Amino acid sequence: MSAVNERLAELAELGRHENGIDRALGTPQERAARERFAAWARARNYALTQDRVGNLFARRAGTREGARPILVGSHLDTVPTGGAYDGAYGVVAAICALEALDERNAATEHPVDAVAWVGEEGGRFLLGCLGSSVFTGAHDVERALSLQDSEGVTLRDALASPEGGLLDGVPMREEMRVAAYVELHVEQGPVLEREAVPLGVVTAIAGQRRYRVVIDGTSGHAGTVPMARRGDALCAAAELILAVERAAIVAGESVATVGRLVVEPNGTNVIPARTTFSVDIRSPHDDRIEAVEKALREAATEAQARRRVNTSVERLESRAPAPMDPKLRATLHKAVAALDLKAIDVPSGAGHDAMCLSRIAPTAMLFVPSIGGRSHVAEEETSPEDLETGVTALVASIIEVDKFVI
Ligand code: HGY
Ligand code: MN
Ligand code: MN
Repeated sequence: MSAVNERLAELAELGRHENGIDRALGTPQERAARERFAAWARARNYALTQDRVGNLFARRAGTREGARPILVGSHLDTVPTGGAYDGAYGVVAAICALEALDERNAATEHPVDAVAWVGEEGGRFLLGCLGSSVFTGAHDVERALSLQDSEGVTLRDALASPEGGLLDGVPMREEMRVAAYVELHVEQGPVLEREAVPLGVVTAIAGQRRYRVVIDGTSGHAGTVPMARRGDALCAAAELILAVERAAIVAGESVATVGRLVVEPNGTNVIPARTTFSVDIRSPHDDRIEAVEKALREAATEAQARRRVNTSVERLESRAPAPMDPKLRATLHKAVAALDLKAIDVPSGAGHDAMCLSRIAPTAMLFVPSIGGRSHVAEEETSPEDLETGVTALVASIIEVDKFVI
């Protein structure tokens, strides 16, 4: 079994449970994954650094004194029922790419840093792309460290704890410059498999907004409160959820998802007093995200007027669509073509750390096919051959990008 598949299998055991893999930022299993990355880096004497939120960097030196680093990587955390490839593949591939450069004795002018971003999924601390947002200055580090999980644990506390914290003996990163960023990722969609093409070069990453909606009604006995006198927080939520679904369909080229819903007091014979739910809206077109948000807010106002409830719609984060760097995309196509491999342009509906990096440096992404287009599920799968092809393409891309960037 190749190093890529071996290492992915190793990581997949960290946080595995009966419905997939759960590796949230600051948990023992997520820290263990960072430790694995550190061990692979140390084995090759790549200079290891971390930052205050736990992002990890393994540097393979370049030949030009003072040259800015090329970063290649992805994230190690997962959604609660994640698969073995989302994020982890790009991190493992980055380390394997550095090792392949060693094997070829290939010198690069720029240092090449393999990166393991933390908290990309935003499950525990609710801020997506947490690590790369802080690294690129999109989010203030103190604000990020003060974020709390559902138990009230702050990221600061989680990272100060021995079981989920920063790694011991790894110095803080000083270098904040980036010459370019390349991220290899499973497509998480159906295009490459449908087109029977082994590689994709991402054109743009869809824009995304996330919200927390809270609806406060009046609790009461399920058997005695007449329907006309209820302030049922769950029925109101149902209206908003269906309004968002309808708005995304009407807008076109948009998706909207309510993935998390909490009902209080959650008793089978008690009228729901409060509902709290997430809303995730995405589109390559910002105006369509805007239209879906407008429909959500209108539905909230309407429910408030008619249903004896109070509604609050809080926007947690908003990311504009992120076009990938055209010249870097052409460089990746050139690298892939030189390998006699086929690559097509493909959009990304999924969010990635590359969204953040694209704000500060030329950024591009490579995709490999996802079997059945599935991701964020335990069944997430990519063939070992496609995984290998992705690493080969990443190595060739690094060599080309090294020539291209200043
Ligand atoms: O939600 C996303 O698109 C990414 O997987 N965090
Ligand atoms: Mn994901
Ligand atoms: Mn991902």
